[in-house]
Amino acid sequence: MPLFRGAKRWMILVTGLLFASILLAACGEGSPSILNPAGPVARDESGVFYIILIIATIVFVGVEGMLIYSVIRYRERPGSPNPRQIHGNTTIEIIWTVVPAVILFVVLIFTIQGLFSVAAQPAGKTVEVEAVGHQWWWEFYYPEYKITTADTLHVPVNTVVHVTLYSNNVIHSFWVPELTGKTDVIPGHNNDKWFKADKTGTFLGICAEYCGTQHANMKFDVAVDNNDSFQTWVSAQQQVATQPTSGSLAQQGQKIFQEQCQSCHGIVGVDMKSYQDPKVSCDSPTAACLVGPNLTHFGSRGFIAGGVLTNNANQCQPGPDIVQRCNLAKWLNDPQGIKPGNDMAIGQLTTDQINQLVAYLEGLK
Ligand code: HEC
Ligand SMILES: [Cu+2]
Repeated sequence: MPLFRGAKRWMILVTGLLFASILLAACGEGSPSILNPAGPVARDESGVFYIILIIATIVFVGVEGMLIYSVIRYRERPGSPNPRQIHGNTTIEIIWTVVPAVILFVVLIFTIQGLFSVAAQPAGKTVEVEAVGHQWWWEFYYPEYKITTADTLHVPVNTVVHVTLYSNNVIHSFWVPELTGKTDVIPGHNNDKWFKADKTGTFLGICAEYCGTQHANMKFDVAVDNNDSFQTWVSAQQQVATQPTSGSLAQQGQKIFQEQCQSCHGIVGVDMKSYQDPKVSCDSPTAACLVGPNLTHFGSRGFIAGGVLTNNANQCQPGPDIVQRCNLAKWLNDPQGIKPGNDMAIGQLTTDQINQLVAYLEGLK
């Protein structure tokens, strides 16, 4: 039946393609992997994964091997006699209860060992960070340095970073696959964790707990700097915002900011005297708790609005077509179109206003 054979070949091809697409989906550019650890916490976690993978592979090959062997070796042949009829076998039943229990116990030992080593924060110099999960972006406050930022978490290399996790809304989950596993960010229950990066670079962080429609656009970067550039970054962030030169586009942008944006955004030196601890300001009835990210040094960040766009400042020269080139202009032109449902509700800005705001905000290095 050639028709049937053709259909069968198609079935095999389609199934193969489906499986390949599932596998290849994991190879997307820029998707971080827990199997590519860049620090001790992530290394311990991927270690547990490999141990379990090895044990599971041995069990799989053993069980499937015996199954396939039995199917072939004891298959029915013409003229073969009826097999001997048995009703259970106590010895075998004990074996197949005890062996898996022992295997699971071995897995448990490695898991508990992993849990303890991930929980034990090493002594020594630590950078403290408060990470606040908003809907839908991450805010980072450094109590020691009194600075606030969003979207990009800067940390020094080879240094323990201790993160306390806060939420005032729903449950989020803090996950940087190459540096540390997931920890839930629960309103009213402040979890904490530590991690350390042993090489410089940028590592993608993700919210790993469904927290509303824009959950997938709640990303952040961990920028691991060497100690000098981290200190330089901290000193720069501690400065009040750059004051635009009078008569410049940026100065007009600052005016629009003061009229239309500062009810939700803070800029130190414009509408704020200093950074506020977001956890304290949001809990205290007197201090203002701002809805949007602090923009004091917005120009130094790589992401816009939880990573829904990258901050491609080099494309942001003013001009009539700015909305086609520059992601910040795209965002200001239509924040609800780019990230539907987010809390930035503004009226439509003109191209002139966008040019001015972009000149102002990208200048806030
Ligand atoms: C009603 C409150 C509100 C107003 C008014 C508002 N914003 Fe926002 N803005 C937000 C929120 C909330 C976010 C974060 C949205 C998200 O990522 O889900 C945001 C994000 C941003 C970001 C990205 C910041 C970052 O670090 O990712 C920029 C830039 C920005 N707003 C600029 C402006 C400008 C300029 C204005 C005035 C024209 C303005 N916003 C008015 C609430 C507001
Ligand atoms: Cu979230």
